[in-house]
Amino acid sequence: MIYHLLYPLHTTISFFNVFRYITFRTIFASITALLICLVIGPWVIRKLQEMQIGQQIREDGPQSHLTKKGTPTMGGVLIIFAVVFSTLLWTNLSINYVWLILLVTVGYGLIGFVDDYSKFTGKSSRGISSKVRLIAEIIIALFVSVILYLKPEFNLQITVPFFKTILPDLGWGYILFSTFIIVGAANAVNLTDGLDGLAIGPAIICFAAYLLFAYFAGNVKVAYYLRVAHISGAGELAVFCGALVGAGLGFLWFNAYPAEIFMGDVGSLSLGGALGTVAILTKQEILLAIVGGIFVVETFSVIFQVGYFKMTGGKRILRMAPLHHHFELKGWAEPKVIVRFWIISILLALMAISTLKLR
Ligand code: 57M
Repeated sequence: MIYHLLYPLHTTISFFNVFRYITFRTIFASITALLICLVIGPWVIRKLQEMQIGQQIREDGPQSHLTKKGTPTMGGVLIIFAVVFSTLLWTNLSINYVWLILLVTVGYGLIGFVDDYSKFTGKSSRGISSKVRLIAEIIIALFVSVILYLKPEFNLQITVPFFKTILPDLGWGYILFSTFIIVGAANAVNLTDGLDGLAIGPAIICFAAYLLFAYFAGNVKVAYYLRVAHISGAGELAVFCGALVGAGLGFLWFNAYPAEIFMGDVGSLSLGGALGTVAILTKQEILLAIVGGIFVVETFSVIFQVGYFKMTGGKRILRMAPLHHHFELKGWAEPKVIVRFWIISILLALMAISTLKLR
């Protein structure tokens, strides 16, 4: 909005030229979203408390979690509001990619909202059926993937990290591929969201990395220099990523150990869906497995644990899945698990960024 209102004034007052720059708008999108979270966060927490939207805790989890009973949840509403508001304010809204990513962010947020709300009204920790939830996630992801497939300028080749000449063209298969990435990312973030700040920390780091990828892809000269696909309009996704980094930091202010609020499925599905979508739109799809390695490892820890558990009739590989519970049960203090996962996440993001040169 600001871009559309103020940039045209640059012909009379040259200062307004500044609103053209993606770097400037990314920084201010980030600051706007951060401030929104910091300012309205306490009010949201109070309201959720008044409405008694508190977390139900499973009795079979780590005992240390029982003290978390009643912590307000559905804080993802705050993240989504800050991101959408800031994105609408600072991006160039004539770029379709912005609307596609907002659609996934809000759509997945709605699925999570219904799930959280049904847990709250049902007063159990189970929520809506996982099949219904998955179908809703697939419908949104398929919709976005088909739109991209139908866009003549959208490239259906995938980028393979470390190999700049290997660019397999998936054709219509790209629709299935991108649906898998979006749905997979949403569920991976959801599984990781089990300790204070554990999901939002790596999510901030991932969006910061994709902010760079979006900026590089959107800039003709940088894209040419780095030999990455140039995607006209991708720079606006950097502004979106900036808003997410800001909102994430603002949410972490309250979600840091000991958490005053949890994001709920409304937050984790929305963040994960947005992350998968930004990986698709910036054509750094496979790299998401490195940038978001923490989410991938957490997901595999669940797949292997559940598979082994079923195959052996009750035996376990880990003390408890997802992986963060294993370390908790080994005796690591919660903040130690969280901060170590953040450190690994930063390392993975740096490695992923370095692949732009290591090709
Ligand atoms: C949700 N959510 C937390 C909060 C958050 C297949 C199975 C492995 C699935 C998995 C599962 O359900 N994972 C998804 C994980 C829950 O947090 C809520 O959920 C939202 C995110 N979706 O925003 O609203 C609890 O996590 C803790 N938490 C924090 N701080 C935060 O900032 O401490 C969350 C956010 C909260 C709070 O305690 O209540 C969750 O863990 O439920 N299932 C599991 O994770 C369960 N694992 C399991 O059963 N493993 C088995 C195998 C054989 C399936 C095993 O290894 O033996 C564990 N989770 C719990 N208890 N709570 C174990 C039992």
